[in-house]
Amino acid sequence: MKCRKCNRPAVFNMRRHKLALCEVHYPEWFVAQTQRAIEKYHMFSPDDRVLVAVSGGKDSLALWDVLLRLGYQANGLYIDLGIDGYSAASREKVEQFAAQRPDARFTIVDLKAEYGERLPEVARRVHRGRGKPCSVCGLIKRHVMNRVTRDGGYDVLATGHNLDDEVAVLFGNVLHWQTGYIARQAPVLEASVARSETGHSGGLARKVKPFCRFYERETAAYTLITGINYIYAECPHAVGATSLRYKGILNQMEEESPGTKSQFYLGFLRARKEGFFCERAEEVELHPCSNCGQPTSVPGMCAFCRLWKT
Ligand code: Q46
Ligand code: ZN
Ligand code: ZN
Repeated sequence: MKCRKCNRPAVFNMRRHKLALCEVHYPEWFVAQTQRAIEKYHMFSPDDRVLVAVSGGKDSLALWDVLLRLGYQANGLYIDLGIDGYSAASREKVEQFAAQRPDARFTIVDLKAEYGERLPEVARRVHRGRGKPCSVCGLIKRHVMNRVTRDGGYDVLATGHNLDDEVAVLFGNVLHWQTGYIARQAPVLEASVARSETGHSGGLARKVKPFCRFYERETAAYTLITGINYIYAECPHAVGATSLRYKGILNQMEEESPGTKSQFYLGFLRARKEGFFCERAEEVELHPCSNCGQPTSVPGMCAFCRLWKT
């Protein structure tokens, strides 16, 4: 197969776009497509300070790489959760990536050092999530990402979610008709403010997903072709996750009919733009946490602070 642009041997073929490209033109296409998504959804501009949540995996490191290539002010955030057999290796990948890029600055939040316990210890102590630490993990990550985005004076938080991630979430939400979640699923989540009677305010940072239109295999190809060294292993707690099951089902459908995943997701975004889900997207009232000031939907202490006070 030949590259559509230069006729040299193609290294990657995208059936849904009927497009094959070589090792020079594929990364070029990938970077340009990211820029198009950033502009299409008005994610951020070169003046904005962007915080990229990096896990050491392919999507987040690829995102950080592309944003730096495009000249954005993009700093990384790595959260060391202290998960055995995973966190040390993934942290090393982030540190290695940054060491090779003089423009890659990053912050590490070490859960044990800052809060006194690693994720498995907190999860065991609070008995949340039926023996799986994922719900506590999600809560901790959301809190820390929001705190660092706001305290660090960043305009926006960027995550490496790809189309496969988004479509699996959408599939699960449609299957259970979680209409509130469906209404809030978008490439850009605007910031929201929490106010108390005393005028104290905190809020949720603006969040964006510049890779939401790329298939997982497309971000994987980008990292392989450009030589980004990422952690191949999944977190050990991801085994058996429902989202992985949904991804498997969606990939089967994609195999039989290329383009199924993107039609499902992009069709959803079109319907969203036409106002199909607007009525469900009512604002949840937010209050600042009495302990940390971060937003919470129930007045008093937020769920993150309650983790450490029990
Ligand atoms: S939630 Fe669960 Fe992930 Fe946290 S404990 Fe691992 S699998 S890292 S995306
Ligand atoms: Zn080419
Ligand atoms: Zn709090």
